Amino acid sequence: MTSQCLFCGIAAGEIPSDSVYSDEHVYAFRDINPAAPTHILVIPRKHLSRVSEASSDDEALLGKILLAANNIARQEGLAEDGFRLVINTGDLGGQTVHHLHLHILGGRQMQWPPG
Ligand code: DGP
Repeated sequence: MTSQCLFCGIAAGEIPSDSVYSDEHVYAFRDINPAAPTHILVIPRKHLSRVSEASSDDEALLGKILLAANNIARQEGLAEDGFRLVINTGDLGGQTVHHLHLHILGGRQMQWPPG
Protein backbone atom coordinates (compact mmCIF):
# COMPACT_ATOMS: atom_id res chain seq x y z
CA MET A 1 0.00 0.00 0.00
CA THR A 2 1.16 3.52 -0.74
CA SER A 3 -0.31 6.32 1.36
CA GLN A 4 -0.74 8.62 -1.67
CA CYS A 5 -2.76 6.13 -3.68
CA LEU A 6 -6.55 6.62 -3.93
CA PHE A 7 -7.27 2.98 -4.73
CA CYS A 8 -5.00 1.70 -1.93
CA GLY A 9 -7.10 3.89 0.38
CA ILE A 10 -10.32 2.48 -1.04
CA ALA A 11 -9.12 -1.14 -0.72
CA ALA A 12 -8.08 -0.43 2.88
CA GLY A 13 -11.54 0.99 3.68
CA GLU A 14 -10.08 4.41 4.49
CA ILE A 15 -11.99 5.97 1.60
CA PRO A 16 -15.66 4.96 1.16
CA SER A 17 -16.69 2.91 -1.85
CA ASP A 18 -19.66 0.83 -3.00
CA SER A 19 -18.05 -2.58 -2.61
CA VAL A 20 -19.19 -5.57 -4.65
CA TYR A 21 -16.43 -8.08 -3.80
CA SER A 22 -13.57 -8.41 -1.34
CA ASP A 23 -11.03 -11.09 -0.47
CA GLU A 24 -7.44 -11.30 0.74
CA HIS A 25 -5.98 -10.24 -2.61
CA VAL A 26 -8.73 -8.54 -4.59
CA TYR A 27 -11.22 -5.72 -4.03
CA ALA A 28 -14.01 -4.58 -6.35
CA PHE A 29 -16.28 -1.55 -6.20
CA ARG A 30 -18.62 0.51 -8.36
CA ASP A 31 -17.06 3.26 -10.47
CA ILE A 32 -17.90 6.76 -9.20
CA ASN A 33 -18.45 7.96 -12.77
CA PRO A 34 -20.15 5.05 -14.54
CA ALA A 35 -19.66 4.74 -18.29
CA ALA A 36 -22.29 1.99 -18.57
CA PRO A 37 -25.32 0.80 -16.55
CA THR A 38 -22.95 -1.56 -14.75
CA HIS A 39 -19.41 -0.24 -14.23
CA ILE A 40 -17.23 -1.95 -11.65
CA LEU A 41 -13.50 -1.67 -10.94
CA VAL A 42 -11.53 -4.73 -9.85
CA ILE A 43 -8.19 -4.04 -8.19
CA PRO A 44 -5.39 -5.98 -6.53
CA ARG A 45 -4.82 -4.99 -2.90
CA LYS A 46 -1.11 -4.98 -3.76
CA HIS A 47 -0.08 -1.65 -5.24
CA LEU A 48 0.92 -2.02 -8.88
CA SER A 49 0.83 1.30 -10.70
CA ARG A 50 -0.13 -0.27 -14.03
CA VAL A 51 -0.43 -3.67 -15.67
CA SER A 52 2.89 -3.22 -17.46
CA GLU A 53 4.58 -3.03 -14.04
CA ALA A 54 3.50 -6.59 -13.24
CA SER A 55 6.15 -9.31 -13.23
CA SER A 56 6.09 -13.09 -13.22
CA ASP A 57 5.69 -12.83 -9.43
CA ASP A 58 2.24 -11.36 -10.11
CA GLU A 59 1.07 -14.16 -12.39
CA ALA A 60 -1.35 -15.65 -9.84
CA LEU A 61 -2.59 -12.21 -8.78
CA LEU A 62 -3.45 -11.25 -12.36
CA GLY A 63 -5.35 -14.50 -12.70
CA LYS A 64 -7.28 -13.78 -9.50
CA ILE A 65 -8.35 -10.37 -10.81
CA LEU A 66 -9.60 -11.82 -14.06
CA LEU A 67 -11.47 -14.66 -12.40
CA ALA A 68 -12.97 -12.26 -9.84
CA ALA A 69 -14.19 -10.10 -12.73
CA ASN A 70 -15.75 -13.15 -14.34
CA ASN A 71 -17.58 -14.07 -11.12
CA ILE A 72 -18.73 -10.50 -10.53
CA ALA A 73 -20.01 -10.22 -14.10
CA ARG A 74 -22.01 -13.41 -13.53
CA GLN A 75 -23.40 -12.10 -10.21
CA GLU A 76 -24.37 -8.82 -11.88
CA GLY A 77 -26.30 -10.71 -14.54
CA LEU A 78 -23.95 -9.72 -17.37
CA ALA A 79 -22.64 -13.12 -18.39
CA GLU A 80 -25.36 -14.13 -20.81
CA ASP A 81 -25.67 -10.94 -22.86
CA GLY A 82 -21.98 -10.08 -22.63
CA PHE A 83 -19.78 -7.40 -21.14
CA ARG A 84 -16.43 -5.70 -21.63
CA LEU A 85 -13.23 -5.86 -19.57
CA VAL A 86 -10.79 -2.94 -19.99
CA ILE A 87 -7.38 -2.13 -18.51
CA ASN A 88 -6.30 1.39 -19.41
CA THR A 89 -2.52 1.64 -19.21
CA GLY A 90 -0.45 4.81 -19.11
CA ASP A 91 -1.27 8.22 -20.53
CA LEU A 92 -2.00 7.16 -24.11
CA GLY A 93 -4.05 4.27 -22.75
CA GLY A 94 -6.28 6.73 -20.88
CA GLN A 95 -5.22 5.68 -17.38
CA THR A 96 -6.03 8.35 -14.80
CA VAL A 97 -5.65 6.45 -11.51
CA HIS A 98 -2.22 4.92 -11.09
CA HIS A 99 -3.17 1.69 -9.35
CA LEU A 100 -3.87 -1.25 -11.65
CA HIS A 101 -7.62 -1.66 -12.18
CA LEU A 102 -9.79 -3.76 -14.44
CA HIS A 103 -13.01 -2.11 -15.61
CA ILE A 104 -16.11 -4.30 -15.96
CA LEU A 105 -18.58 -2.56 -18.26
CA GLY A 106 -21.99 -3.98 -19.05
CA GLY A 107 -25.67 -3.37 -19.57
CA ARG A 108 -25.46 -1.65 -22.96
CA GLN A 109 -24.15 -2.35 -26.45
CA MET A 110 -20.41 -1.63 -26.60
CA GLN A 111 -18.82 -0.08 -29.68
CA TRP A 112 -15.56 -0.89 -31.46
CA PRO A 113 -13.08 0.66 -31.83
CA PRO A 114 -13.17 2.40 -28.42
CA GLY A 115 -12.48 6.12 -28.28
P1 DGP B 1 -8.90 4.95 -15.60
O1 DGP B 1 -9.23 6.10 -16.51
O2 DGP B 1 -8.80 3.65 -16.35
O3 DGP B 1 -7.66 5.22 -14.76
O4 DGP B 1 -10.14 4.77 -14.65
C1 DGP B 1 -10.24 5.33 -13.38
C2 DGP B 1 -11.66 5.18 -12.95
O5 DGP B 1 -11.71 5.39 -11.56
C3 DGP B 1 -12.64 6.17 -13.59
O6 DGP B 1 -13.61 5.46 -14.35
C4 DGP B 1 -13.29 6.87 -12.40
C5 DGP B 1 -12.93 6.00 -11.23
N1 DGP B 1 -12.71 6.71 -9.98
C6 DGP B 1 -11.87 7.75 -9.80
N2 DGP B 1 -11.90 8.15 -8.51
C7 DGP B 1 -12.80 7.34 -7.88
C8 DGP B 1 -13.27 7.25 -6.54
O7 DGP B 1 -12.87 8.00 -5.65
N3 DGP B 1 -14.18 6.29 -6.27
C9 DGP B 1 -14.65 5.43 -7.23
N4 DGP B 1 -15.55 4.54 -6.86
N5 DGP B 1 -14.23 5.48 -8.51
C10 DGP B 1 -13.31 6.41 -8.82
